[in-house]
Amino acid sequence: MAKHEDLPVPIFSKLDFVYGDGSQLEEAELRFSLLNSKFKQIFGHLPDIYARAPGRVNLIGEHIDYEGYSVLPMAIRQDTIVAIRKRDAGESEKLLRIANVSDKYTMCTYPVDPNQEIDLKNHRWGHYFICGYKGFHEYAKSKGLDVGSPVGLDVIIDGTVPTGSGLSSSAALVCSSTIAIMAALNVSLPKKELAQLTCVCERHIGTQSGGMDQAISIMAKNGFAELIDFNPIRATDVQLPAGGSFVIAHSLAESQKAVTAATNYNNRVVECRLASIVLAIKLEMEPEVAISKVKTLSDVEGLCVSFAGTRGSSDPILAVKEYLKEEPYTAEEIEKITGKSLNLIFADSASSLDVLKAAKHYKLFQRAAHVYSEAKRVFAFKDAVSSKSDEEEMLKKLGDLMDDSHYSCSVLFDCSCGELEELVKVCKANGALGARLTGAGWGGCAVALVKETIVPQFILNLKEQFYQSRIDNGTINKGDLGLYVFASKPSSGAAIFKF
Ligand code: NG1
Ligand code: MG
Repeated sequence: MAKHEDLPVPIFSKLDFVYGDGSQLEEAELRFSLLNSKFKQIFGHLPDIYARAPGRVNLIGEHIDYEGYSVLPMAIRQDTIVAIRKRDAGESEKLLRIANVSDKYTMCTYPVDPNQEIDLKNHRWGHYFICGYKGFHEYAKSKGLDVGSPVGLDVIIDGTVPTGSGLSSSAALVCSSTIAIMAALNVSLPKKELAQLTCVCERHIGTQSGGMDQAISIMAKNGFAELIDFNPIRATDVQLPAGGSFVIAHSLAESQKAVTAATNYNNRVVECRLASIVLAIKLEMEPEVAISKVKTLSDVEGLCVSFAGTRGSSDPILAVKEYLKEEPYTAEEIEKITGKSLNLIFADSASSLDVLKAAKHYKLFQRAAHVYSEAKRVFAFKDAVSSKSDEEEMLKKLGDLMDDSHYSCSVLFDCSCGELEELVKVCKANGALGARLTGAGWGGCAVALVKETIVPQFILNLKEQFYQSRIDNGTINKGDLGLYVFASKPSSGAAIFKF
């Protein structure tokens, strides 16, 4: 039997599968009929085809995908649907016209040239579609695929993943866009290749993302979380314990990752790269070799293993403690070790150069300590889930790992914020077995592991203790609360619809 990841994204001719159990059929029918009527109203036709990709919640394994380490997310029901129609070659107007069912997002138009530059200085929501468009054409070119000369595309997007929430609205949009474009051009790929391609696509937005969000959005299976490995991308089903439920709660601080990349997300990617180069040099690799060969902290782990004989342990965390100092490094200090200026080391990456310009110092010890310890927690989580131990005990273990992950994200990786800290505290005070920020952080959501039996009361308590004051001061509407706090079961991955 072909492996799940070797199969293409499934094509459905009916809606009833969407969420696996048919429970949201009515809602799905409503969304599609709204999409169709909007499409007709704006473009004068019906769409040819639709693609759907879900958002995700990461249960554990934060900021380690881009360092090559496995992560453990699950897809959520909230998703993005892209309706698309390829314009005939004869139709005069050659444009990509991207509209949205929500009035919040005005129509974006772009030329059909796949080599166009994305104007990153002027962030627009439609840029995420262009990420898929550019990325797919680059891929097609590199593989010698003939996709004909570019024609206009009419597109409408309907997204239900809250934006800036750490639930990966961006990957849901990039994945559904790329899949829709490919379906319109009659190209299909195995899921694992598509996961890799969409990860590269999203980097066109200027963040040096790892591949977690795209991989889970494409490879998720209804009812399972997935352990995602990288290089090569692989997904292993993880059955979560029935007695626990994951509650997602928004801190209401919006994290605009594409806009804050230089000081937040990309800054951490650069710090991790510097930590890995410095560690490799301390482990006696030639500086020139370290600079050219060592890209991630997982690359250095092998060196720690080969040094185990002399140092008595292969644990990379011990190497961090031994070879990196806790005080932040200045650029000059690092350059003394590497023998090369940071500007030269990162010369081929414009977004890294932006990081160097904005950075005052580099916390190599803290970032590396987080990455190595978080990587271990992911496997401990997977092992606990697969163990035959008593469920009560298992849930406690999972909760503890989530708490440790949050502490590490907050203190060592410094990617939390005041609102998230408050929310995590409220979750813990109301009986969560574990609670942590999820996704990149600096705002967005927390995820809490809660005993199934107390979920309704837990959510009521959060409403009272975290959200009520924000309703009173007008930050959110009472009627929208269900969008900000909800329990979530693992949902299915990307799909194509052709009726
Ligand atoms: P968010 O910001 O939640 O979409 C980002 C990255 C992930 C991963 C997490 C942190 C993108 C598309 N996603 O997720 O790859 O690094 O942060 O674990 O940049
Ligand atoms: Mg994102």
